Amino acid sequence: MRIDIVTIFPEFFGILDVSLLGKARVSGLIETHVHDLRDGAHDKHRTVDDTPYGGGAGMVMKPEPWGVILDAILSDAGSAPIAISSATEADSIAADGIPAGGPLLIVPSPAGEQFTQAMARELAHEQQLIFACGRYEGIDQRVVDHYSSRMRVRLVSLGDYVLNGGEVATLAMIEAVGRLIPGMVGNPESLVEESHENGLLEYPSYTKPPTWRDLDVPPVLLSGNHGAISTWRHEQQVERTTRVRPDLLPNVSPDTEAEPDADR
Ligand code: JB8
Repeated sequence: MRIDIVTIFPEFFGILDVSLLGKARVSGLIETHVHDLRDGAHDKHRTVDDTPYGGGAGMVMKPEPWGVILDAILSDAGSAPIAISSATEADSIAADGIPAGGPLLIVPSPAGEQFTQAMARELAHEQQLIFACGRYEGIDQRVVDHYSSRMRVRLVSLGDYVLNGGEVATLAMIEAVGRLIPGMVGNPESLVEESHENGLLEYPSYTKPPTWRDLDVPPVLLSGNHGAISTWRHEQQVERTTRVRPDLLPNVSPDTEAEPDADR
């Protein structure tokens, strides 16, 4: 997978060289390209922001530097080729002009669809992801509007809270996706047993010693009875999920759930 990141803080992504993904990079499974958005600005001060039309607080990211950098990524010989689906006589429903294949542009945004483990699984099969990291009050809407006709674009939110920019969300998504890339991770079983992969939270884990500060490991785990261990672990998953994340359980109607906090 090729990953391009566009940001005004390219040094922020130095961590990618030393994390879990370092292994995937060395093995050639992931190739990352970090682009400084200011390289797309042509004035002396390398300006990337301006005041909002219509007034209001803060600054908005100007569209032109995005156009320069994103065009350069799409023109790079190493980028995934974009196919444009065209309607045929047999398939005459207007699917014309919708980009298929090629890179997927991901724009972290509090206004986006929520990032989930299911989305991470989908993204892990992409050839190329381009992350557009906004700052300030966000990016001029015309950037998304323009590139939506040239590639697939998704606005994605990590969760219902607000960060200062897209960089932290991008790193989180890269880590979640990178570890799911086919050919990654030594032990595929460790992936199916973890939180969210079966819709439940993970069961608690224990290792030696059998007693620590008067706390014993649950005896069933020392019993050697694999059926009893599986049953106990599943019970623990259901108990934890019911207690802390009832929203993850099936058949919970929205009006049965707890009232949201005032500021949620
Ligand atoms: C400016 O909370 B977020 C997020 C916040 C942002 C920008 C992008 C994402 C750009 N503030 O996911």
